[in-house]
Amino acid sequence: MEILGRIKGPGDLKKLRTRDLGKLACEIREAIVDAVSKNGGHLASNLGIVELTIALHRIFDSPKDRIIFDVGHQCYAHKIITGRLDRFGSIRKKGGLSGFPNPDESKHDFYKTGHASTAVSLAAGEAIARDLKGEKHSVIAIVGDGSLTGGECFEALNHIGQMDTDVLVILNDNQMSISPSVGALSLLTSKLRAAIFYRRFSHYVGKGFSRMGRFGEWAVGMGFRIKGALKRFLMADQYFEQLGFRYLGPVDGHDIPLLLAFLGRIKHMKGPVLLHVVTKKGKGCSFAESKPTEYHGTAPFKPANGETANGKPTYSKVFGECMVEAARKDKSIVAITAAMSDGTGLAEFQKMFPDRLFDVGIAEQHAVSLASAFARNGLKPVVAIYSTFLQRAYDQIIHDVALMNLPVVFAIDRAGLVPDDGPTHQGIFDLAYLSLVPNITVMAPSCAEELCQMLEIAFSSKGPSAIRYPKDAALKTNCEGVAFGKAELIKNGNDVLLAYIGTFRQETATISEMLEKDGLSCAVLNMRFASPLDTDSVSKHAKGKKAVFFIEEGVAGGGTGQRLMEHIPSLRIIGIPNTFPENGSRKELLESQKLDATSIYEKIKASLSK
Ligand SMILES: Cc1ncc(C[n+]2csc(CCOP(=O)(O)OP(=O)(O)O)c2C)c(N)n1
Repeated sequence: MEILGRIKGPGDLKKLRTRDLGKLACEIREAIVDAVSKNGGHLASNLGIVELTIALHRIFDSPKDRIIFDVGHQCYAHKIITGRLDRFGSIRKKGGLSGFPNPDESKHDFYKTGHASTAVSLAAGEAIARDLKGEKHSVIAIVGDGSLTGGECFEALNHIGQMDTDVLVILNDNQMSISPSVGALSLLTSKLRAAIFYRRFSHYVGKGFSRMGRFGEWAVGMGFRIKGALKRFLMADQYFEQLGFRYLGPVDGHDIPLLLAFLGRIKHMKGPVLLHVVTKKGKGCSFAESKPTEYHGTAPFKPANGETANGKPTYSKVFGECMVEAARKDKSIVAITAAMSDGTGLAEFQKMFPDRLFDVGIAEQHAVSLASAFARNGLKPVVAIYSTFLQRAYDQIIHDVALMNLPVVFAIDRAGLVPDDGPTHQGIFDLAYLSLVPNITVMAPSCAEELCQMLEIAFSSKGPSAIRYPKDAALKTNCEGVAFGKAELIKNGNDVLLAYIGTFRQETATISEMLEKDGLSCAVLNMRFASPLDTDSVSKHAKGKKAVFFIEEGVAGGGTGQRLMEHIPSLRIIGIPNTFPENGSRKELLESQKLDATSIYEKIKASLSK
């Protein structure tokens, strides 16, 4: 860390000789690989943007100039350069640095982000506010080609393009979202990328011809004419120009002197500018370069070869297997993903049925409306989206699906407490927001077997269904007989009723044993359905009990428990308080939210002793 050790902030970076910046990039990469190999994290995206981040901090003056990363998963080099190297080993750990920008951590981070396609909107707001206040500074949004597929990004470009305000949008184009980028826009950026080779070609050929006297001049002239024709052929840059941006690039995003030259000039340009930078995801790390999808977000790995430990089968994996099984039998089943086929467990489905998997890009709203039309045409669409990202499509769930009672299946992954990624990725609102919507059946399995049975119920349903499950290993049981709208009585007892929704099967068994030791006989009810609620079962088993408790891995206010309270006013809810849970492993999060077996037991005891 010969050079990096001297960087305590962007000011120190500015003092370095330009020729040392390449070495700095290598040292930053080493620091990133070292930390991510231990803590897990977004490896490939961060390795790809090191030179661009160095160049940005060299040319611009953060925090006076606003550097805003879209999603924010690629901000590791930025964190390192802005004085957080000494804490970088704590990234994504409980109490450690966030894996995303966090203004509580540094004045160089402006927004808490983690969802895609917001940076250009935020940059627009920053620029307009600056102009209104008569301030002078640069505003830069860095957005990946994957995130550019998100509708909000278009909305913001559309807005800025007519504003004539000074904003720099940097398109970090690595041809990848998590999987390869999809859609017509990725074809457009490929065309633009082709211009890089054309430009290099014309530069070198032009140089050669210029040494050949009059013939050379003629040839260079011809070259310009060819250049014009080629440019018209490539015309793709017109896309951004027509939107009101001055389009520059494409530029090799690993060539620091070139980046410095471009950014240095752009800094003084007026109006909206789009700089197209071409980078390689995983740059400098062989396994991340060759498998950028696998190392987009990774568990801890061996730095020598990238090997990760094999975990137990997760709910995502079980969902993927059930989908393949179901799709084999029923040709009308189709799957939709918003750029997350791997994360949602649909990779195998995609391989087996490539024509029945629709990756729409980072476009959750479109994914849901698309599903609505599929359902109206007799298909059985499954929209697999993480709980936190489905928030984006709430209106489409209500307006395009529920209102017409269309049989769309929502497979809601990463529901509840989500490890490592912090508050932006928590899936704690879905039970609350879905329960408000008429017509939707909402289910939450407590084991792998229930998940598959719930999927079958969803496929046979005449209206919309949602199944929500966490990022966790799926418990294996022999449980059978999931019936529409019915809770499962796991265990009878006389003193206390413990009802739950979701993955509390093991915890409630432990809690029940602990209570039995205290002489309290405990009934356990697995609700399975958040909508419709099996209020009959709860009322029946609540009768004669000293107390009734309801456990849910979601916000307590407005959640399933609150709806149950309308039927059983004495019910006590054990859920997540009205806060944004921070970083931590799943175990740590359950403990900090007091949803682990011991904490729940203690809450019950405290409540009973009142
Ligand atoms: C609304 C939303 N949907 C999905 C995601 C999950 N996600 C995180 S990064 C990413 C890919 C981003 O691709 P790109 O912007 O090209 O950045 P890269 O990682 O390639 O640098 C996705 C789909 C998200 N963060 N937000």
